Amino acid sequence: MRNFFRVSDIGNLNEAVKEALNVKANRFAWKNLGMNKTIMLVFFNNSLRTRLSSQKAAINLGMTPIVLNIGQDSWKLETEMGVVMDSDKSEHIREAIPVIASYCDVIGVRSFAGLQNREYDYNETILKQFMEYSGKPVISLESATVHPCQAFADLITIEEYKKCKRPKVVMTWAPHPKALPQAVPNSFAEWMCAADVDFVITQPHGYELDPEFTQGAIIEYDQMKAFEGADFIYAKNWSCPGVTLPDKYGQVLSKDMSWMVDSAHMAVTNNAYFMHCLPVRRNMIVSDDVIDAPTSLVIQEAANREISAQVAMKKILEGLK
Ligand code: AN0
Ligand code: CP
Repeated sequence: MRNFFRVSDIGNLNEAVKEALNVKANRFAWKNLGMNKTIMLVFFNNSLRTRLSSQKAAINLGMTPIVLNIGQDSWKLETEMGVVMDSDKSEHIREAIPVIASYCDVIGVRSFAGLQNREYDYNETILKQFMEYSGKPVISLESATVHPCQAFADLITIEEYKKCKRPKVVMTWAPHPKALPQAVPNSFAEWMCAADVDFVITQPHGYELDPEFTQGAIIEYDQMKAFEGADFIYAKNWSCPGVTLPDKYGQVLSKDMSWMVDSAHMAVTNNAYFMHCLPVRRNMIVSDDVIDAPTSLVIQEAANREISAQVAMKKILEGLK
């Protein structure tokens, strides 16, 4: 594997999940694979899980991780081409990327959508520049439109907890005070559409995700109807993807609290597990009783981030040899 970005990068999905379960049971078995290799983990945005799980995954493989927080540890970076650099940004990404690349073998990048310009975000302008100018394999640690390490960890978690061969998985939009990216729901939809599950997305009108990620999903605007018989409920907020409402791209269209996942919602499911990528706002996205119930898998999902990252790094290291 060269880059880790889209579900197709990981190859056969059943094989990848099997490999993940094997890595989880034997996480120190590839200690020599990453020997004398360095991964640079570049963060343009905050993170708890991604920064810790990526470092742990690298260490499990014998690889040395270096974390760089752009704008805090480094100079502020200009990302636009052709601009007069008279702002507070001291260095251009065009120099910074090859410099970063000269000290490492693999690069991970967290760079959220700006939510101002749909074309800029959906072209993955920053991640693509890392791919183009580094000459090194690149892992998306949540870039403008995708979060593959999260979706893979979620799939591993579903595989571990499913009680039937083909479970019903429902991804529901839920309210949040701020405008959030679409990367998590895009990737979750993309990976679920490729997995052996019945996948339903429920959202208020205007929140339709880019069809590039949702081919094969059932869209149900009636949230309660969508929840009926579900085996897994995956909650997430996202801002307007600008698919049906192009002029509203990146905006908050609704704060309708009736979409919060509470026990009345969970009551119509098939005793479903509750999932969320975290960080989560309690009593906005999900009620305390649902996230605190034994059927909540949020900590297990976060723990599996170490495994999804390790499989991605392992496949990249194997490709370097
Ligand atoms: C981010 C998002 O929704 O994309 C990161 C989630 C992993 N969430 C927040 O900024 C709260
Ligand atoms: N789920 C996730 O990616 O969390 P962080 O933003 O804390 O890394």
